[in-house]
Amino acid sequence: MKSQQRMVFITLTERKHSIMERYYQPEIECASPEQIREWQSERLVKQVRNVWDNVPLYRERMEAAGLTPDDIKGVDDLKKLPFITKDDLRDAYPYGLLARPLSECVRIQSTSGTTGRRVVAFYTQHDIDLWEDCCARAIVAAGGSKEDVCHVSYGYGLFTGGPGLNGGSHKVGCLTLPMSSGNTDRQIQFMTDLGTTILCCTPSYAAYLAESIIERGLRDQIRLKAGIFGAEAWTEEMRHDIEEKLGIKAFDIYGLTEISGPGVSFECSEQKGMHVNEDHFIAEVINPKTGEVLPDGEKGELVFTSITKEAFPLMRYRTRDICILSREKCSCGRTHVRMTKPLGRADDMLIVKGVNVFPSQIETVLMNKGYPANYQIIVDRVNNSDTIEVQVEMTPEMFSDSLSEVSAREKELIAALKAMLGIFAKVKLVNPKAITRSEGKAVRVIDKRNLYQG
Ligand code: DLL
Repeated sequence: MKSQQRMVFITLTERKHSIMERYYQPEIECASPEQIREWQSERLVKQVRNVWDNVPLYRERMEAAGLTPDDIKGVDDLKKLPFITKDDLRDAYPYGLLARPLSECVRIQSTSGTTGRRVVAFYTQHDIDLWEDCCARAIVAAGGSKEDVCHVSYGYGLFTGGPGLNGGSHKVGCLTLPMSSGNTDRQIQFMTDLGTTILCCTPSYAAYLAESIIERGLRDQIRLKAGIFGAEAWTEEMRHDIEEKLGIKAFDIYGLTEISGPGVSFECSEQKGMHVNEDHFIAEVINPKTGEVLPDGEKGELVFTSITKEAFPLMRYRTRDICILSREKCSCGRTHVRMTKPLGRADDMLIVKGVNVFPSQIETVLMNKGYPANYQIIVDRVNNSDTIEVQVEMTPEMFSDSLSEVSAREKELIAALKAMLGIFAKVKLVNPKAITRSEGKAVRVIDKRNLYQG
Protein backbone atom coordinates (compact mmCIF):
# COMPACT_ATOMS: atom_id res chain seq x y z
CA MET A 1 0.00 0.00 0.00
CA LYS A 2 2.82 2.36 0.90
CA SER A 3 4.50 1.86 -2.44
CA GLN A 4 1.18 2.58 -4.18
CA GLN A 5 0.91 5.90 -2.37
CA ARG A 6 4.47 6.84 -3.26
CA MET A 7 3.90 6.14 -6.93
CA VAL A 8 0.77 8.27 -6.96
CA PHE A 9 2.64 11.13 -5.30
CA ILE A 10 5.48 11.00 -7.84
CA THR A 11 3.04 11.11 -10.69
CA LEU A 12 1.09 13.93 -9.19
CA THR A 13 4.10 16.17 -8.66
CA GLU A 14 5.11 15.54 -12.27
CA ARG A 15 1.65 16.31 -13.59
CA LYS A 16 -0.16 18.65 -11.30
CA HIS A 17 -3.41 18.78 -13.18
CA SER A 18 -4.07 15.08 -12.78
CA ILE A 19 -4.40 15.62 -9.05
CA MET A 20 -7.47 13.37 -8.89
CA GLU A 21 -5.90 10.50 -10.81
CA ARG A 22 -5.88 7.25 -8.89
CA TYR A 23 -4.62 3.82 -9.85
CA TYR A 24 -5.49 0.29 -8.84
CA GLN A 25 -1.98 -1.08 -9.42
CA PRO A 26 0.23 1.99 -9.78
CA GLU A 27 3.55 0.07 -9.93
CA ILE A 28 2.25 -1.68 -13.02
CA GLU A 29 0.03 0.97 -14.60
CA CYS A 30 2.74 3.64 -14.35
CA ALA A 31 5.80 1.39 -14.90
CA SER A 32 8.49 2.64 -17.26
CA PRO A 33 8.14 1.57 -20.90
CA GLU A 34 11.43 -0.35 -20.54
CA GLN A 35 10.07 -2.27 -17.56
CA ILE A 36 6.86 -3.11 -19.43
CA ARG A 37 8.83 -4.39 -22.40
CA GLU A 38 10.97 -6.50 -20.12
CA TRP A 39 7.88 -8.08 -18.55
CA GLN A 40 6.43 -8.68 -21.98
CA SER A 41 9.55 -10.35 -23.36
CA GLU A 42 9.95 -12.60 -20.35
CA ARG A 43 6.28 -13.64 -20.37
CA LEU A 44 6.14 -14.09 -24.13
CA VAL A 45 9.08 -16.50 -24.12
CA LYS A 46 7.40 -18.56 -21.39
CA GLN A 47 4.04 -18.50 -23.14
CA VAL A 48 5.50 -19.64 -26.46
CA ARG A 49 7.13 -22.60 -24.70
CA ASN A 50 3.82 -23.31 -22.95
CA VAL A 51 1.72 -23.41 -26.13
CA TRP A 52 4.39 -25.41 -27.98
CA ASP A 53 4.29 -28.02 -25.23
CA ASN A 54 0.54 -28.07 -24.62
CA VAL A 55 -1.44 -26.98 -27.69
CA PRO A 56 -0.87 -29.16 -30.77
CA LEU A 57 -2.34 -26.55 -33.14
CA TYR A 58 0.29 -23.96 -32.14
CA ARG A 59 3.10 -26.47 -32.49
CA GLU A 60 1.87 -27.46 -35.96
CA ARG A 61 1.61 -23.82 -37.04
CA MET A 62 5.05 -22.98 -35.67
CA GLU A 63 6.61 -26.03 -37.29
CA ALA A 64 4.98 -25.11 -40.61
CA ALA A 65 6.59 -21.67 -40.27
CA GLY A 66 9.95 -23.32 -39.52
CA LEU A 67 9.99 -22.08 -35.92
CA THR A 68 10.82 -23.59 -32.56
CA PRO A 69 10.39 -21.87 -29.17
CA ASP A 70 14.13 -20.99 -29.25
CA ASP A 71 13.43 -18.59 -32.12
CA ILE A 72 11.32 -16.38 -29.86
CA LYS A 73 13.66 -14.51 -27.53
CA GLY A 74 11.52 -11.46 -26.82
CA VAL A 75 8.92 -9.01 -28.11
CA ASP A 76 11.01 -8.21 -31.21
CA ASP A 77 10.51 -11.81 -32.37
CA LEU A 78 6.73 -11.76 -31.94
CA LYS A 79 6.20 -10.91 -35.61
CA LYS A 80 7.70 -14.28 -36.60
CA LEU A 81 4.77 -16.16 -35.07
CA PRO A 82 1.78 -17.11 -37.25
CA PHE A 83 -1.58 -15.43 -36.68
CA ILE A 84 -4.61 -17.13 -35.23
CA THR A 85 -8.16 -16.24 -36.33
CA LYS A 86 -11.73 -16.62 -35.19
CA ASP A 87 -12.13 -19.43 -37.75
CA ASP A 88 -9.28 -21.31 -36.07
CA LEU A 89 -11.09 -20.94 -32.76
CA ARG A 90 -14.33 -22.21 -34.24
CA ASP A 91 -12.55 -25.17 -35.82
CA ALA A 92 -10.90 -25.97 -32.50
CA TYR A 93 -14.25 -25.85 -30.65
CA PRO A 94 -14.60 -26.79 -27.88
CA TYR A 95 -11.30 -28.00 -26.39
CA GLY A 96 -8.77 -27.70 -29.21
CA LEU A 97 -6.90 -24.68 -27.85
CA LEU A 98 -6.84 -25.58 -24.19
CA ALA A 99 -3.38 -25.25 -22.67
CA ARG A 100 -4.30 -26.66 -19.25
CA PRO A 101 -6.11 -29.82 -18.23
CA LEU A 102 -9.86 -29.30 -17.95
CA SER A 103 -9.60 -30.14 -14.25
CA GLU A 104 -7.70 -26.86 -13.71
CA CYS A 105 -10.35 -24.78 -15.49
CA VAL A 106 -13.09 -23.26 -13.38
CA ARG A 107 -15.20 -21.22 -15.83
CA ILE A 108 -16.15 -20.71 -19.44
CA GLN A 109 -17.50 -17.57 -21.09
CA SER A 110 -18.72 -17.33 -24.64
CA THR A 111 -19.24 -14.80 -27.40
CA SER A 112 -22.61 -13.34 -28.19
CA GLY A 113 -22.00 -14.44 -31.80
CA THR A 114 -25.20 -14.78 -33.75
CA THR A 115 -23.66 -16.50 -36.74
CA GLY A 116 -21.64 -19.67 -36.96
CA ARG A 117 -20.39 -21.68 -34.03
CA ARG A 118 -19.82 -19.87 -30.77
CA VAL A 119 -16.36 -19.18 -29.44
CA VAL A 120 -15.85 -20.63 -25.97
CA ALA A 121 -13.06 -19.28 -23.75
CA PHE A 122 -11.77 -21.17 -20.68
CA TYR A 123 -10.38 -19.73 -17.46
CA THR A 124 -8.38 -21.04 -14.54
CA GLN A 125 -8.93 -19.31 -11.19
CA HIS A 126 -5.69 -17.41 -11.82
CA ASP A 127 -7.00 -16.22 -15.22
CA ILE A 128 -10.15 -14.90 -13.56
CA ASP A 129 -8.11 -13.17 -10.91
CA LEU A 130 -6.00 -11.31 -13.48
CA TRP A 131 -9.04 -10.48 -15.61
CA GLU A 132 -10.78 -8.97 -12.58
CA ASP A 133 -7.64 -6.91 -11.85
CA CYS A 134 -7.91 -5.45 -15.34
CA CYS A 135 -11.55 -4.50 -14.73
CA ALA A 136 -10.63 -3.05 -11.33
CA ARG A 137 -8.04 -0.83 -13.05
CA ALA A 138 -10.80 0.47 -15.33
CA ILE A 139 -13.15 1.17 -12.41
CA VAL A 140 -10.49 3.05 -10.44
CA ALA A 141 -9.54 5.01 -13.59
CA ALA A 142 -13.20 6.09 -13.77
CA GLY A 143 -12.91 7.42 -10.22
CA GLY A 144 -14.14 4.30 -8.40
CA SER A 145 -13.24 3.46 -4.80
CA LYS A 146 -14.70 1.48 -1.92
CA GLU A 147 -17.02 4.42 -1.25
CA ASP A 148 -18.83 3.79 -4.54
CA VAL A 149 -21.98 1.94 -5.48
CA CYS A 150 -21.24 0.17 -8.74
CA HIS A 151 -24.29 -0.86 -10.75
CA VAL A 152 -23.50 -3.55 -13.31
CA SER A 153 -26.14 -3.72 -16.04
CA TYR A 154 -24.10 -5.69 -18.54
CA GLY A 155 -25.57 -9.12 -19.11
CA TYR A 156 -24.46 -11.85 -16.69
CA GLY A 157 -24.04 -15.40 -17.87
CA LEU A 158 -22.00 -16.45 -20.89
CA PHE A 159 -21.40 -12.81 -21.90
CA THR A 160 -18.24 -11.48 -20.26
CA GLY A 161 -19.58 -7.99 -19.49
CA GLY A 162 -21.45 -8.73 -16.25
CA PRO A 163 -19.01 -11.20 -14.66
CA GLY A 164 -15.93 -9.11 -15.59
CA LEU A 165 -17.10 -5.77 -14.20
CA ASN A 166 -18.69 -7.54 -11.22
CA GLY A 167 -15.34 -9.08 -10.28
CA GLY A 168 -13.51 -5.79 -10.82
CA SER A 169 -16.01 -3.94 -8.66
CA HIS A 170 -15.50 -6.44 -5.81
CA LYS A 171 -11.74 -6.02 -6.05
CA VAL A 172 -12.05 -2.25 -5.76
CA GLY A 173 -14.36 -2.75 -2.80
CA CYS A 174 -17.39 -0.96 -4.27
CA LEU A 175 -20.83 -1.98 -3.15
CA THR A 176 -21.70 -4.04 -6.22
CA LEU A 177 -25.22 -4.24 -7.65
CA PRO A 178 -25.28 -7.29 -9.96
CA MET A 179 -28.31 -6.02 -11.90
CA SER A 180 -27.67 -7.70 -15.24
CA SER A 181 -29.66 -6.26 -18.14
CA GLY A 182 -33.41 -5.74 -18.46
CA ASN A 183 -36.24 -4.55 -16.24
CA THR A 184 -35.56 -0.86 -16.62
CA ASP A 185 -37.98 0.14 -13.86
CA ARG A 186 -36.13 -2.01 -11.36
CA GLN A 187 -32.77 -0.67 -12.58
CA ILE A 188 -33.90 2.90 -11.97
CA GLN A 189 -35.44 2.07 -8.62
CA PHE A 190 -32.19 0.52 -7.33
CA MET A 191 -30.26 3.43 -8.76
CA THR A 192 -32.28 5.96 -6.83
CA ASP A 193 -32.85 3.90 -3.64
CA LEU A 194 -29.25 2.69 -3.25
CA GLY A 195 -27.53 5.76 -4.66
CA THR A 196 -25.67 4.21 -7.60
CA THR A 197 -22.57 6.26 -8.39
CA ILE A 198 -21.02 4.19 -11.22
CA LEU A 199 -23.02 2.61 -14.02
CA CYS A 200 -21.57 -0.19 -16.17
CA CYS A 201 -23.50 -1.19 -19.31
CA THR A 202 -23.49 -0.90 -23.08
CA PRO A 203 -23.62 2.71 -24.34
CA SER A 204 -26.93 2.03 -26.08
CA TYR A 205 -28.48 0.83 -22.82
CA ALA A 206 -26.99 3.83 -21.00
CA ALA A 207 -28.67 6.12 -23.53
CA TYR A 208 -31.96 4.30 -23.00
CA LEU A 209 -31.66 4.46 -19.21
CA ALA A 210 -30.88 8.18 -19.45
CA GLU A 211 -33.97 8.73 -21.56
CA SER A 212 -36.12 6.69 -19.15
CA ILE A 213 -34.78 8.52 -16.06
CA ILE A 214 -35.55 11.90 -17.60
CA GLU A 215 -39.00 10.78 -18.71
CA ARG A 216 -39.85 9.69 -15.18
CA GLY A 217 -38.70 13.04 -13.82
CA LEU A 218 -36.03 11.32 -11.68
CA ARG A 219 -32.94 13.11 -12.96
CA ASP A 220 -32.54 14.95 -9.62
CA GLN A 221 -32.72 11.74 -7.63
CA ILE A 222 -29.78 9.93 -9.15
CA ARG A 223 -26.25 10.23 -7.74
CA LEU A 224 -24.34 8.88 -10.73
CA LYS A 225 -20.89 10.33 -11.34
CA ALA A 226 -19.40 7.98 -13.93
CA GLY A 227 -20.29 5.37 -16.51
CA ILE A 228 -18.12 2.57 -17.91
CA PHE A 229 -19.55 1.81 -21.31
CA GLY A 230 -18.29 -0.57 -23.96
CA ALA A 231 -18.86 -3.82 -25.85
CA GLU A 232 -20.10 -1.98 -28.93
CA ALA A 233 -19.10 0.92 -31.11
CA TRP A 234 -20.23 4.38 -30.00
CA THR A 235 -19.35 7.83 -31.16
CA GLU A 236 -18.06 10.92 -29.35
CA GLU A 237 -21.43 12.54 -30.10
CA MET A 238 -23.16 9.72 -28.24
CA ARG A 239 -20.72 10.10 -25.34
CA HIS A 240 -21.54 13.80 -25.00
CA ASP A 241 -25.25 13.09 -25.21
CA ILE A 242 -25.11 10.48 -22.39
CA GLU A 243 -22.78 12.64 -20.27
CA GLU A 244 -25.09 15.60 -20.57
CA LYS A 245 -28.31 13.69 -19.91
CA LEU A 246 -26.97 11.86 -16.85
CA GLY A 247 -24.55 14.53 -15.61
CA ILE A 248 -21.65 12.05 -15.56
CA LYS A 249 -18.27 11.37 -17.12
CA ALA A 250 -18.58 8.45 -19.55
CA PHE A 251 -15.56 6.15 -19.94
CA ASP A 252 -14.99 3.70 -22.75
CA ILE A 253 -13.92 0.13 -22.03
CA TYR A 254 -12.86 -2.44 -24.59
CA GLY A 255 -12.35 -6.16 -24.63
CA LEU A 256 -13.26 -9.40 -26.28
CA THR A 257 -14.18 -12.82 -24.97
CA GLU A 258 -11.31 -14.54 -26.74
CA ILE A 259 -8.72 -12.43 -24.90
CA SER A 260 -10.57 -12.42 -21.51
CA GLY A 261 -13.51 -9.99 -21.71
CA PRO A 262 -13.88 -6.32 -20.76
CA GLY A 263 -10.76 -4.61 -19.47
CA VAL A 264 -8.31 -5.52 -22.21
CA SER A 265 -8.12 -1.73 -22.43
CA PHE A 266 -9.87 1.17 -20.70
CA GLU A 267 -10.07 4.93 -20.70
CA CYS A 268 -8.51 7.20 -18.10
CA SER A 269 -9.55 10.74 -17.12
CA GLU A 270 -8.03 12.06 -20.35
CA GLN A 271 -10.67 10.20 -22.40
CA LYS A 272 -8.26 10.12 -25.31
CA GLY A 273 -7.90 6.47 -26.18
CA MET A 274 -7.86 3.34 -24.05
CA HIS A 275 -4.76 2.08 -22.20
CA VAL A 276 -4.09 -1.56 -23.13
CA ASN A 277 -3.14 -3.66 -20.08
CA GLU A 278 0.24 -4.38 -21.61
CA ASP A 279 1.51 -6.50 -18.75
CA HIS A 280 -1.07 -9.10 -19.86
CA PHE A 281 -1.67 -8.43 -23.56
CA ILE A 282 0.77 -7.44 -26.30
CA ALA A 283 -0.98 -5.28 -28.88
CA GLU A 284 0.06 -4.99 -32.52
CA VAL A 285 -1.61 -3.27 -35.47
CA ILE A 286 -1.26 -4.95 -38.84
CA ASN A 287 -2.24 -4.32 -42.41
CA PRO A 288 -5.32 -6.58 -42.65
CA LYS A 289 -4.53 -7.48 -46.25
CA THR A 290 -0.84 -8.32 -45.99
CA GLY A 291 -0.37 -9.10 -42.28
CA GLU A 292 2.55 -6.66 -42.14
CA VAL A 293 3.05 -5.02 -38.72
CA LEU A 294 2.36 -1.28 -38.94
CA PRO A 295 4.15 1.41 -36.94
CA ASP A 296 2.33 3.17 -34.08
CA GLY A 297 0.06 5.90 -35.40
CA GLU A 298 -1.06 3.91 -38.43
CA LYS A 299 -4.56 2.52 -38.80
CA GLY A 300 -4.96 -1.22 -39.14
CA GLU A 301 -6.25 -4.43 -37.60
CA LEU A 302 -5.63 -4.95 -33.91
CA VAL A 303 -3.84 -8.18 -32.95
CA PHE A 304 -3.41 -9.42 -29.38
CA THR A 305 -1.15 -11.95 -27.72
CA SER A 306 -2.17 -12.99 -24.22
CA ILE A 307 1.06 -13.51 -22.30
CA THR A 308 -0.30 -14.36 -18.85
CA LYS A 309 -3.33 -16.51 -19.74
CA GLU A 310 -3.10 -20.08 -18.46
CA ALA A 311 -6.13 -21.94 -19.84
CA PHE A 312 -6.77 -20.29 -23.18
CA PRO A 313 -3.73 -18.34 -24.37
CA LEU A 314 -4.06 -16.78 -27.81
CA MET A 315 -0.97 -15.95 -29.81
CA ARG A 316 -1.31 -13.11 -32.34
CA TYR A 317 -5.09 -13.24 -32.42
CA ARG A 318 -6.61 -11.15 -35.22
CA THR A 319 -9.48 -9.20 -33.67
CA ARG A 320 -10.83 -7.71 -36.95
CA ASP A 321 -11.16 -4.43 -35.04
CA ILE A 322 -9.60 -1.53 -36.86
CA CYS A 323 -7.75 0.97 -34.70
CA ILE A 324 -4.61 3.03 -34.13
CA LEU A 325 -2.04 2.62 -31.32
CA SER A 326 -0.34 5.58 -29.68
CA ARG A 327 2.66 5.69 -27.34
CA GLU A 328 2.36 9.42 -26.76
CA LYS A 329 2.76 10.25 -23.08
CA CYS A 330 -0.60 10.42 -21.32
CA SER A 331 -1.14 13.10 -18.71
CA CYS A 332 -2.94 10.60 -16.45
CA GLY A 333 0.46 9.10 -15.60
CA ARG A 334 -0.27 5.68 -17.05
CA THR A 335 2.41 4.44 -19.40
CA HIS A 336 0.65 1.61 -21.19
CA VAL A 337 0.03 2.06 -24.92
CA ARG A 338 -3.30 3.59 -25.91
CA MET A 339 -5.62 2.36 -28.64
CA THR A 340 -8.30 4.45 -30.30
CA LYS A 341 -11.89 3.29 -30.10
CA PRO A 342 -12.38 0.65 -32.76
CA LEU A 343 -12.84 2.71 -35.92
CA GLY A 344 -14.68 -0.09 -37.66
CA ARG A 345 -14.41 -3.81 -38.16
CA ALA A 346 -12.25 -5.37 -40.80
CA ASP A 347 -15.29 -7.52 -41.36
CA ASP A 348 -18.41 -5.48 -40.55
CA MET A 349 -17.80 -2.78 -43.03
CA LEU A 350 -20.78 -2.66 -45.34
CA ILE A 351 -20.19 -2.45 -49.03
CA VAL A 352 -23.23 -0.79 -50.54
CA LYS A 353 -23.28 -0.18 -54.28
CA GLY A 354 -19.55 -0.78 -54.19
CA VAL A 355 -19.00 1.95 -51.59
CA ASN A 356 -17.54 1.25 -48.14
CA VAL A 357 -19.94 2.31 -45.41
CA PHE A 358 -19.20 2.24 -41.69
CA PRO A 359 -22.29 2.36 -39.45
CA SER A 360 -20.42 4.83 -37.21
CA GLN A 361 -20.36 7.35 -40.09
CA ILE A 362 -24.14 7.20 -40.25
CA GLU A 363 -24.41 7.58 -36.49
CA THR A 364 -22.20 10.67 -36.59
CA VAL A 365 -24.51 12.31 -39.15
CA LEU A 366 -27.61 11.48 -37.10
CA MET A 367 -26.18 12.72 -33.83
CA ASN A 368 -24.82 15.90 -35.43
CA LYS A 369 -28.34 16.65 -36.64
CA GLY A 370 -29.75 16.17 -33.16
CA TYR A 371 -31.31 12.72 -33.56
CA PRO A 372 -31.17 10.17 -30.75
CA ALA A 373 -28.98 7.07 -31.06
CA ASN A 374 -32.04 4.95 -31.80
CA TYR A 375 -31.69 3.94 -35.39
CA GLN A 376 -31.42 0.97 -37.71
CA ILE A 377 -29.65 0.59 -41.01
CA ILE A 378 -31.38 -1.77 -43.39
CA VAL A 379 -29.41 -2.97 -46.39
CA ASP A 380 -31.11 -4.95 -49.12
CA ARG A 381 -30.72 -5.93 -52.74
CA VAL A 382 -33.64 -5.24 -55.06
CA ASN A 383 -33.42 -6.18 -58.73
CA ASN A 384 -29.69 -6.78 -58.30
CA SER A 385 -29.14 -3.31 -56.97
CA ASP A 386 -28.19 -2.51 -53.37
CA THR A 387 -30.46 -0.32 -51.29
CA ILE A 388 -29.77 1.24 -47.92
CA GLU A 389 -32.39 2.70 -45.64
CA VAL A 390 -31.78 4.47 -42.37
CA GLN A 391 -34.71 4.40 -39.96
CA VAL A 392 -34.28 6.87 -37.14
CA GLU A 393 -36.49 8.02 -34.33
CA MET A 394 -37.50 11.63 -33.98
CA THR A 395 -37.12 13.16 -30.54
CA PRO A 396 -40.42 14.18 -28.90
CA GLU A 397 -39.52 17.83 -29.75
CA MET A 398 -39.09 16.99 -33.44
CA PHE A 399 -42.16 14.84 -33.63
CA SER A 400 -44.79 16.45 -35.83
CA ASP A 401 -48.09 15.54 -37.47
CA SER A 402 -47.21 17.68 -40.44
CA LEU A 403 -46.14 15.43 -43.31
CA SER A 404 -44.36 18.26 -45.07
CA GLU A 405 -42.31 19.02 -41.97
CA VAL A 406 -41.28 15.37 -41.62
CA SER A 407 -40.50 15.13 -45.30
CA ALA A 408 -38.32 18.27 -45.12
CA ARG A 409 -36.39 16.70 -42.25
CA GLU A 410 -35.93 13.47 -44.19
CA LYS A 411 -34.58 15.39 -47.17
CA GLU A 412 -32.13 17.23 -44.98
CA LEU A 413 -30.80 13.93 -43.59
CA ILE A 414 -30.58 12.36 -47.04
CA ALA A 415 -28.36 15.25 -48.15
CA ALA A 416 -26.16 15.01 -45.06
CA LEU A 417 -25.76 11.24 -45.49
CA LYS A 418 -24.95 11.69 -49.17
CA ALA A 419 -22.22 14.17 -48.22
CA MET A 420 -20.76 11.74 -45.67
CA LEU A 421 -21.10 8.44 -47.55
CA GLY A 422 -21.13 9.48 -51.17
CA ILE A 423 -24.26 7.43 -51.89
CA PHE A 424 -28.02 7.88 -51.64
CA ALA A 425 -29.50 6.40 -48.48
CA LYS A 426 -33.24 6.42 -48.03
CA VAL A 427 -34.29 7.95 -44.72
CA LYS A 428 -37.41 7.08 -42.79
CA LEU A 429 -38.19 9.10 -39.67
CA VAL A 430 -40.19 7.12 -37.18
CA ASN A 431 -42.03 8.05 -34.02
CA PRO A 432 -40.20 8.29 -30.70
CA LYS A 433 -39.81 4.76 -29.20
CA ALA A 434 -40.72 3.02 -32.48
CA ILE A 435 -37.37 1.20 -32.71
CA THR A 436 -37.09 -1.86 -30.49
CA ARG A 437 -34.76 -1.19 -27.57
CA SER A 438 -31.87 -3.47 -26.81
CA GLU A 439 -30.85 -4.48 -23.32
CA GLY A 440 -27.52 -5.75 -24.58
CA LYS A 441 -25.79 -4.79 -27.76
CA ALA A 442 -27.99 -2.76 -30.08
CA VAL A 443 -28.81 -4.31 -33.43
CA ARG A 444 -27.86 -1.45 -35.71
CA VAL A 445 -27.52 -3.14 -39.06
CA ILE A 446 -29.93 -5.49 -40.75
CA ASP A 447 -28.28 -6.77 -43.88
CA LYS A 448 -30.95 -8.65 -45.77
CA ARG A 449 -28.54 -9.51 -48.59
CA ASN A 450 -26.92 -12.32 -46.56
CA LEU A 451 -23.78 -11.92 -48.63
CA TYR A 452 -21.57 -13.83 -46.20
CA GLN A 453 -23.49 -17.06 -45.80
CA GLY A 454 -21.99 -20.43 -46.50
O1 DLL B 1 -18.02 -7.20 -25.82
C1 DLL B 1 -16.50 -7.68 -24.01
C2 DLL B 1 -16.90 -6.41 -23.34
C3 DLL B 1 -17.90 -6.42 -22.39
C4 DLL B 1 -16.22 -5.24 -23.61
C5 DLL B 1 -18.25 -5.26 -21.73
C6 DLL B 1 -16.55 -4.07 -22.95
C7 DLL B 1 -17.56 -4.09 -22.01
P1 DLL B 1 -17.44 -9.83 -27.16
O2 DLL B 1 -18.89 -10.05 -27.01
O3 DLL B 1 -16.55 -10.99 -27.40
O4 DLL B 1 -16.82 -9.14 -25.88
O5 DLL B 1 -17.26 -8.76 -28.33
C8 DLL B 1 -15.99 -8.28 -28.67
O6 DLL B 1 -17.01 -6.18 -29.34
O7 DLL B 1 -14.00 -7.30 -30.92
C9 DLL B 1 -15.28 -5.22 -30.64
O8 DLL B 1 -15.62 -5.37 -32.01
C10 DLL B 1 -16.54 -4.93 -29.85
N1 DLL B 1 -16.22 -4.03 -28.73
C11 DLL B 1 -15.91 -4.36 -27.47
N2 DLL B 1 -15.70 -3.23 -26.75
C12 DLL B 1 -15.87 -2.19 -27.59
C13 DLL B 1 -15.78 -0.77 -27.46
C14 DLL B 1 -17.21 -7.93 -25.32
N3 DLL B 1 -15.50 -0.18 -26.32
C15 DLL B 1 -16.12 -7.23 -29.76
N4 DLL B 1 -16.00 -0.02 -28.58
C16 DLL B 1 -14.80 -6.54 -30.05
C17 DLL B 1 -16.29 -0.59 -29.76
C18 DLL B 1 -16.18 -2.70 -28.87
N5 DLL B 1 -16.40 -1.92 -29.94
